[in-house]
Amino acid sequence: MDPLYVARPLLPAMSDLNLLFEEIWASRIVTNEAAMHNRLEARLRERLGVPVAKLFSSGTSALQCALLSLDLPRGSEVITTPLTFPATAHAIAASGLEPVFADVDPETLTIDPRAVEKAITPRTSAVIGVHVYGTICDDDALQDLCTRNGLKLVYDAAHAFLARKGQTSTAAMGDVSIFSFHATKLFNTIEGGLATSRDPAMAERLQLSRNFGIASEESVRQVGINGKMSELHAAVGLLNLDAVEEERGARRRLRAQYDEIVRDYPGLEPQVRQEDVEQSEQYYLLRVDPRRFGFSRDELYDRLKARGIHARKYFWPICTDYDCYRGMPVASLQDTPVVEQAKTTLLCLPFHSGVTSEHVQVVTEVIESAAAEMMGRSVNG
Ligand code: T4K
Repeated sequence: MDPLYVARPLLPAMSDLNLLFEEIWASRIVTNEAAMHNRLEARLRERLGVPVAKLFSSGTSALQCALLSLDLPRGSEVITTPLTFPATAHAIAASGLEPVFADVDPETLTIDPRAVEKAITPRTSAVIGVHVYGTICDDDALQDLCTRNGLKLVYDAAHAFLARKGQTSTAAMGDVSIFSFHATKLFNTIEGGLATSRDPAMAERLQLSRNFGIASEESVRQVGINGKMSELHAAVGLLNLDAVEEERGARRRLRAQYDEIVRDYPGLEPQVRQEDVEQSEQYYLLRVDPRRFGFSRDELYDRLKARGIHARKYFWPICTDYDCYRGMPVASLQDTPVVEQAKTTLLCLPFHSGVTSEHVQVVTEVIESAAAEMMGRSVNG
């Protein structure tokens, strides 16, 4: 069996891609907000039902440009979760702002609004919630506390493309939301990202921020970076957008299969199912309680790996473990060390349409044999 990885990029047929590449070659306009790029933006605006959907070269550049576009006071504090990919915290720091980490909710593992409330100081300017593993943040509570305290609310929705809570798309939450279109994501442009907003005024600011702040040949209006998506990446996106629901369907079926395996074992807990939420189906998260299952997350990871199944310990280490953020304020960790406890129990299983029944069988065998071994150990004293 070939090694199986946590993610596998959804790729269009080469023949379809060649047709679009020929169009690009013929035009010789290969980047800087050109035809394919604008076509993809229009389709995403329509698909997500928001007035503002701006493409970027990555999820990270989208987040950095979102922060630049909000014009937050330099050096002000931005509260976020430590349970995320480094990009979330780094985008804050790289924008001249100070990340402050607040604890997560024990059930959803998304940022806990009560911990955010405690972390607010006169220097706080914004909150970044992360819909981690595709689990949606408590938007009502976060929006309420941001409104009461005059803070901007940004969502890192890198894992939550096409997700919705009730009728509300993740693209329509907060002041601005960002998505990652990296190769490992449900929908990808190989490298890429998106920023969305309900506020039409954000369109121009986001556009300027991704193009060096250039307003015209004679004017540079704001601080910006090069965050633009090329025509080649946009072409991949146009084709992948037609295939994304099929991929999502395969992942829904895989989620049901994994849930079925896991539910037989005390100490193995699948990702929380949120009521009235349509999941993006980005990751399959398993929580391994070593006291109840008998094996730790790391032991299970090693055993899967020995059989060619490459799960990932996302997101360990957490941001507060990184050398560059150690010693930074961590709100409420003394009284609610949820994230400290959770970080050693989280495992993302391979989750994509390339996972076959043979792979699922191997996962089942690894879990079964670990559980049987534990049973033997406890019977034999
Ligand atoms: N916010 C959050 C919450 C995020 O999770 C991320 C990114 C961002 C922001 C920033 O978005 P971007 O700027 O990246 O658009 C991967 C991705 O590179 C990263 O996008 C993602 N989150 C993160 C969770 O996962 P790594 O370092 O784990 O990637 P890597 O190279 O180990 O890939 C994982 C597995 O996927 C590999 O073992 C094999 C498979 N793979 C990977 C690539 C690149 C393939 O089969 N083909 C490929 O081309 O970060």
